[in-house]
Amino acid sequence: MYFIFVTGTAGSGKTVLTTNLSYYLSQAGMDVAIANLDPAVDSLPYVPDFDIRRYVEASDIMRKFGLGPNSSMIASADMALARATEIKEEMEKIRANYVIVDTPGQIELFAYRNSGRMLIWLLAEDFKAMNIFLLDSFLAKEARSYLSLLLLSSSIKFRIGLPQLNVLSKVDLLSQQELESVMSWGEGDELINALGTLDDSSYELASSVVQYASTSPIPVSATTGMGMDSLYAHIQRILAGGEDYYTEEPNPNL
Ligand SMILES: Nc1nc2c(ncn2[C@@H]2O[C@H](COP(=O)(O)OP(=O)(O)O)[C@@H](O)[C@H]2O)c(=O)[nH]1
Ligand SMILES: [Mg+2]
Repeated sequence: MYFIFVTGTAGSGKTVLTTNLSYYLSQAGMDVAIANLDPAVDSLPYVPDFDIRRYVEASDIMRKFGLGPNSSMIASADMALARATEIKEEMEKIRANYVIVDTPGQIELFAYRNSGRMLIWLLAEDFKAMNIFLLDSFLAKEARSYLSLLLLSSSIKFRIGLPQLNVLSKVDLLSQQELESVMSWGEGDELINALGTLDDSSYELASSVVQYASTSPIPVSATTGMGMDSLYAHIQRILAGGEDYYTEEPNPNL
């Protein structure tokens, strides 16, 4: 069983990608399970095989403790962790080739908090797992926002420590020209040029981010299906070393 976590800022397309990737993998003959880790979501376009809302409801926590949405999300994660044994037992019943994990938009949980990392390990510690980080096209088409998203992506990679794939989501919303410029930023120098005038310290900072964190994201539209073949090829390369899905031995290259 392989785990694919889907992370990204609120509205970046995590839930839609989870739904459509699950459909894509099923069409390719695989058994797919979906886990929902968002305790605050009202309705989902898929039927989750594991649902964190069985253990915590963010709206209850907000009401009971008078917390805002962000704090209630953090509290929800902590409360879910307190029921780790039950969660583990439920997860052990899942049998699938792939488990796709849809996560909450409060990215702080995975970028800055230990509880996000602990939740991920609670679900997937015995399996090979990876993280897809979504760079929302709507934000990423602006060079400074793109740089911020690279920093956020690095922060998540550092925090959760899984192999990570940056995906440029919702590319059907970009013009051809916008798509080409965002893709050219993967080369680094192009991004620095696109940032415009920078003071010396910002230039140095941007250059280091570009040097260490910049890779071309995989352009995907979950709604039109564009880029899904390429996404799947990258997923296979990371999880199964390029082999077909049924090769579930540990990959010596990771
Ligand atoms: N055009 C377009 N819209 C998308 C795509 N993926 C998601 N959306 C829309 O973006 C909004 C947020 O998507 P959702 O999956 O709920 O984001 P989440 O908050 O990251 O789970 C919804 O209105 C979706 O219909 C896509 O590939 N193309
Ligand atoms: Mg969602």
